[in-house]
Amino acid sequence: MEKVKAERLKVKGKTASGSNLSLSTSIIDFEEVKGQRLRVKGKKVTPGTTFRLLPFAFNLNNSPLTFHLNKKIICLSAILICSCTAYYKTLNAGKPWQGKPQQIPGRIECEFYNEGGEGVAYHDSDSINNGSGKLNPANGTFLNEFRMKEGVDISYTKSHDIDNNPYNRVPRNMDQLYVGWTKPGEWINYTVKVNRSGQYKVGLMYTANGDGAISLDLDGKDITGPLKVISTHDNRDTVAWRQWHHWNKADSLTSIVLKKGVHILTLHVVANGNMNFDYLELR
Ligand SMILES: [Ca+2]
Ligand SMILES: [Ca+2]
Repeated sequence: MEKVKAERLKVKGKTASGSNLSLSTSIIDFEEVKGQRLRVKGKKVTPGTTFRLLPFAFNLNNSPLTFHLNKKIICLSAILICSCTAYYKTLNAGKPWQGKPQQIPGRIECEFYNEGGEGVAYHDSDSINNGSGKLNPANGTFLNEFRMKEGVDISYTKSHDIDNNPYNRVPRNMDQLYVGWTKPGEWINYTVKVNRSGQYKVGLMYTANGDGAISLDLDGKDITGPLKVISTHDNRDTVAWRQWHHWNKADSLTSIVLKKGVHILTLHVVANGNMNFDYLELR
């Protein structure tokens, strides 16, 4: 947990809101109104007492209390004068790619996962990028060298009957970066900004050589359980390696409810692997 100064409910210059903020307050002085002892969760409250507020309100003698930073707090039993420190809870999930949370509603480009490396922003089965810099040799181009020093494996759609093959189930644009070489147990974090609270369908542009499964976490909690990703294997295609290049778009793997604000979305590879992920689409 990162300790930051807060004024006017702003953290790092941004208005703090939602589940990722908690407040800790120190009571500087207080004045009992009705002679009641002040207790929070059984702890006697006196000047100097520190306790945590989550979120923005707490119970004092079981009285709901709205909290204002560095202001007098008036509840049924006392007037408290408090100073406050805000704690910005971080999941240690890395930082948004190039400082830009991906927007919801919209597409979450799978290759724009968080910065922070193995164990923080993602977990990958090996530390090399099997696409950028390897399958796609380092040649100074953006597409071939995209995040080539990171463990997540990335490639991009190519013409010449590779990704524009007749077995695609949906039309495909070329030069689209995607995450590939997926294996069960791998996961990737995305910092997302939800612009309106509500229910969203989860779509996916993908290939799957065999039925697979993914799941999604929101702020570290599983919100979907395993979601089946239907195979795009096609026996008519006799080119073995191209079984990983039959693109399909799932319009709604499931529906999820999201609250407005910045969140961490985690994509887990649950079963089979052998999937390529271009983007998630939340609408
Ligand atoms: Ca890898
Ligand atoms: Ca993509």
